[in-house]
Amino acid sequence: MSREAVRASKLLSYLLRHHPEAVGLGLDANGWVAIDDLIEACQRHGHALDRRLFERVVAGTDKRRLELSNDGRRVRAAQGHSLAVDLALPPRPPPERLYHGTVQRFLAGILEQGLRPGGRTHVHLSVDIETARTVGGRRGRPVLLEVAAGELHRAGSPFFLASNGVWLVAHVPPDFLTILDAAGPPTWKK
Ligand code: HQG
Repeated sequence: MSREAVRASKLLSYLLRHHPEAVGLGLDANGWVAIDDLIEACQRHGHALDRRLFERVVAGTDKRRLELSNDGRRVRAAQGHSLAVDLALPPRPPPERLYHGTVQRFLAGILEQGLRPGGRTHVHLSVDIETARTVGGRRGRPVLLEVAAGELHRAGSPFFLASNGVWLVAHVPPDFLTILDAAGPPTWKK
């Protein structure tokens, strides 16, 4: 993606996950906003966003952070919210194992309290180790955790699959976690 599209993508994630009021908007109960209103509100607040750039952002990221409604008129963040929106995702059985990437300095807290959503509504888990490594690598040398998702699900925790393939769960207690490696190669670059 161009630098312009990356900037717009960050702005849209920020607005749709956390602070729509920053451009005078609100989300509906399920996190949606009309695309026309969103573009207009961004422009009113001095952001360089037009329809073409919006469409490039929606199409242009492999993380598919933005989700369009069936009629193509509304958009929401696929996951990652701190706002209490109801994504209305049906609970579904997860794969037996899922993965979470973090960093060493969080490990003591995680082993004591389990994985907590922090500022977001859910803990984010991935189906593959590489994604978890990248997520952890945003903060330093990644530490990979394997989540016994099937077992946790059978113990009564609902799991949800966001439209972009990220698995969501409210909490992962420590008993359902295994440290895969605490010293994988760094994935971040200067
Ligand atoms: C850690 C990005 C101490 C947890 C990524 C994580 C992802 C604890 C941090 C998405 C803890 C929360 C989400 C405990 C969890 N004690 N630390 N008990 N429980 N943690 O950013 O999963 O680019 O809210 O390990 O790619 O890192 O924004 O979650 O390190 O998909 O689309 O607390 O954000 O996507 O951090 O990342 P985050 P995350 P986007």
